[in-house]
Amino acid sequence: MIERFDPLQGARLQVLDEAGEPGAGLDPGLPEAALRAMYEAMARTRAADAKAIKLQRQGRLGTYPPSRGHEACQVGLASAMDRGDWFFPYFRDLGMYITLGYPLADHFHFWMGNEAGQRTPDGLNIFPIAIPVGSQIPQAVGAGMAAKYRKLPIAVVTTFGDGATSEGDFHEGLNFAGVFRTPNVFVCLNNQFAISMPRERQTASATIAQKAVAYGFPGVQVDGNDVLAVYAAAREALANARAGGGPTLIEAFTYRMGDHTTSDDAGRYRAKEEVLEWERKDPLLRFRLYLGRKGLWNEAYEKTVQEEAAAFVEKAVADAEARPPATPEDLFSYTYGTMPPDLMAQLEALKASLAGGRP
Ligand SMILES: Cc1ncc(C[n+]2csc(CCOP(=O)(O)OP(=O)(O)O)c2C)c(N)n1
Ligand SMILES: [Mg+2]
Repeated sequence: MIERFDPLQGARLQVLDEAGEPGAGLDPGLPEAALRAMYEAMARTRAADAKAIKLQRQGRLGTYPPSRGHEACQVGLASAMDRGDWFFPYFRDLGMYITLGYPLADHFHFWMGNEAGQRTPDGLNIFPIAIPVGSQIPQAVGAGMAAKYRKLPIAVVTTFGDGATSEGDFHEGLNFAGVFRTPNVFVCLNNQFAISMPRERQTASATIAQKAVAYGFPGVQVDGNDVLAVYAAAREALANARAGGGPTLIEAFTYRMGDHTTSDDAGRYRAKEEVLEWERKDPLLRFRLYLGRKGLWNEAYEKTVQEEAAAFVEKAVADAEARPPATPEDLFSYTYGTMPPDLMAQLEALKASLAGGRP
């Protein structure tokens, strides 16, 4: 299906229009339970995101990058992944974590400033969050290359923003992936801004998806507020990668509804009308309309979903806050399996200084 949507011709894959109506022949035909699970993951993501912002305002969580508006990208992509696939995240991926089954308490714990919150439970293949923009891309390509050497039938997914496409890491990563046909799926969440920098000033390309053409592999732009479009494109790209068909670049065209982080005020660089326009494209609303058409959504179901999401979030907050506070050693503990001697020496010096001795 991807090849039918040529980014050089300005095509964008959309399954659901804004009224939740699927385009002819495009509905992936997911079973009811899978559709409900997607909607519930989107609702949980939105509730967890709103809670994180409140916790930050109360001084209970550190600087936080809001995800509102990105739920379809995150839930659609994570729902398309298989258990054996790997994920190299960026910093705005809450719905990926929730959908992949990563404990929300651990995720909150990380944003509360505790590095132990990057632990990944057994059975989940998730790399630590990349804060340096784009740095996860070559790492994901390296993991893809390793999977290829080992002949593992898996795909490696990495997410990043539109801003990351100006980093050298993006170009080096995609170039290498194209030459060696690594099993990577690159997913750019084009939310139109990198902090205050609008997309038009990020790149002179008409689309981000078309950059794949130069690296010799398929690129597709999808409606990032349409969970089924993201799912369909990701499912195809992942299957192709696992089967040895090489990488794909997916540009999920969306909008960051909130501030860049809790330290930002997007009202200083974006027009209210633009935000309102995107409000009408709300990914949850669109999917709800689709579910309603299929008889899978009503007010009673919505009430249950909201109550369950709130309980899920409150439990995660309670669990995260019940954990012991971070220790100075935590600064050192989570990067290396075996700490190198220079860090060991720094840790000893820190301990001595905390104990009142001279380092
Ligand atoms: C290498 C690097 N440069 C600058 C920053 C500061 N910074 C953090 S997020 C960001 C913008 C990222 O924009 P984009 O890639 O579009 O992702 P979005 O935040 O929109 O999801 C910048 C410049 C950083 N973290 N790393
Ligand atoms: Mg962006």
